Amino acid sequence: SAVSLIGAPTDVGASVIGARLGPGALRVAGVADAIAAFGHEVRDLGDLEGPDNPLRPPVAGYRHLAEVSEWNRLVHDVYFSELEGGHLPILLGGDHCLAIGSISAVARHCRGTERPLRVLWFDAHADFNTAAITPSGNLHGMPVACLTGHGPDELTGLSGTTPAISADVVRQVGLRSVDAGEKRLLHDIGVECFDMRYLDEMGFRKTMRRALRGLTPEHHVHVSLDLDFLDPHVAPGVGTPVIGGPTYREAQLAMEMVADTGLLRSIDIVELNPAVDVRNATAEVAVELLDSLLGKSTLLRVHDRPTAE
Ligand code: DIR
Ligand code: MN
Ligand code: MN
Ligand code: MN
Repeated sequence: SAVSLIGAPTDVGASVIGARLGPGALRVAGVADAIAAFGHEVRDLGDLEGPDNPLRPPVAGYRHLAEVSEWNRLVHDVYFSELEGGHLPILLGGDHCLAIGSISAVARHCRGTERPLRVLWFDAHADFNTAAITPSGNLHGMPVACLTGHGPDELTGLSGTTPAISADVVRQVGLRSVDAGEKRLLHDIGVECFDMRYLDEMGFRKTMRRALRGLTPEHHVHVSLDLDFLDPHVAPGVGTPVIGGPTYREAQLAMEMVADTGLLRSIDIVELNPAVDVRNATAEVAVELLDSLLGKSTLLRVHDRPTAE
């Protein structure tokens, strides 16, 4: 299927600025050619144009709610039309608040086609804050809460139905920074989370097999890849790095295991901040992970890939 690149150059959901430069840095790292090189048709739809970052303090628990809502409406609309056109949309962020728009579009699309959805959320953070518990007011710390119905109407209702998704379609992988109130809410709602402790004990292969458990040939798999998922030694170009993350190889294995399902139909690559990157290394790693997600493998055929339990 054809891959559609959608740039969303904004950091309205963050307080560290610079993610607005993400789409450009990914293009400089060769994102379109890399994907095209192994047989996909790629269409770069260019960058969306939304409101500037007003750099204001939070109001009633939210920083820049109006601007975040506008950006997410824009993302939702183009993402939905690409999905309905049979394409595989890739959101080039931009901060992670934009996943409210992309995943709301996926939810709407899946409702129409009666496909079950699985959202794989790769992140150091749970992004499950609400206005009442957020330590920052930053909406990039709230997308999973908003998507599951905990947030302001303008963000929870984008898909046409609230909540956009049920918490049981989400699997979070890589967590190592969860705020106190967020921790309680995640637990109460019962989101399936694989934190770094789990990954250390079980390893990536077993963890990913669990995260992918229960998939059927009808499933639509969405990957939301916050680049701070990776250890900052591998991916320094992010606004909120957290030490103790996955290695390059571990992240590659996770992406390749998603690719092996054959069910991946939409992607977010977010939180790239070229203003704090080192020689565009994080953008280059992001492109390599994207290649793996889209099916690039070292060998043509592997006869003994260890896929059995
Ligand atoms: C923190 C940071 N939990 C917050 N969140 C980030 O502000 O809500 N998410 N950086 O990606
Ligand atoms: Mn589809
Ligand atoms: Mn994060
Ligand atoms: Mn995130």
